[in-house]
Amino acid sequence: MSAAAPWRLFLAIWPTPGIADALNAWARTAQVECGGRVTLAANIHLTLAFLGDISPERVPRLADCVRRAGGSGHVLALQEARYWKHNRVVWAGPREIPAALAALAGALERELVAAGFATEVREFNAHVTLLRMARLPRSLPSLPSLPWQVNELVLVRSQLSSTGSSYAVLARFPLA
Ligand code: 2AM
Repeated sequence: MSAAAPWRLFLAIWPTPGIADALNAWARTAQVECGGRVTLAANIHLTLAFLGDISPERVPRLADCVRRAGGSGHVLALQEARYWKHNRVVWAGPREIPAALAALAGALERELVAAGFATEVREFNAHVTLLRMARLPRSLPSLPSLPWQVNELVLVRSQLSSTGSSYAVLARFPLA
């Protein structure tokens, strides 16, 4: 019997609808300046570990790694809006990564690597993608104050289609 087809998986934090709506509204304002495609409010997230294609049979093992990584709840302030030329993305992120978030990303990486999951080779760069295929903006509007209470981590399956990515939350992991 052939193995199940792999799933494209990642671990992320997901904002409340209020924060997602505010970020989506901000992105529509920025779009006036730099064009591009705005991330749907329901799809706004911050990735902590990208797993790529993983056999669904390995999901329980993956969940064990996440539980072992632990992590604590904290507030994340998205204060900076930036543009990346290399992939034409406009994103928001913290001015400084909260220690609890950096610790969580580090612990996840260690647990995942130890269990044989090849994680993202890019250095962790806390960012929330808000526009894709954007032009270089002359300037970006300032972000509203958005204190994001980070209480849980989610394991997400991404499915790509001609209309973009759709995301399904497979599991939730509360942070202490
Ligand atoms: P992005 O927003 O910068 O594209 C689902 O695709 C999530 O995983 C997104 O947050 C995306 O980041 C991230 N992602 C996709 N492909 C990736 C890769 N090869 N390495 C790291 N992160 C990736």
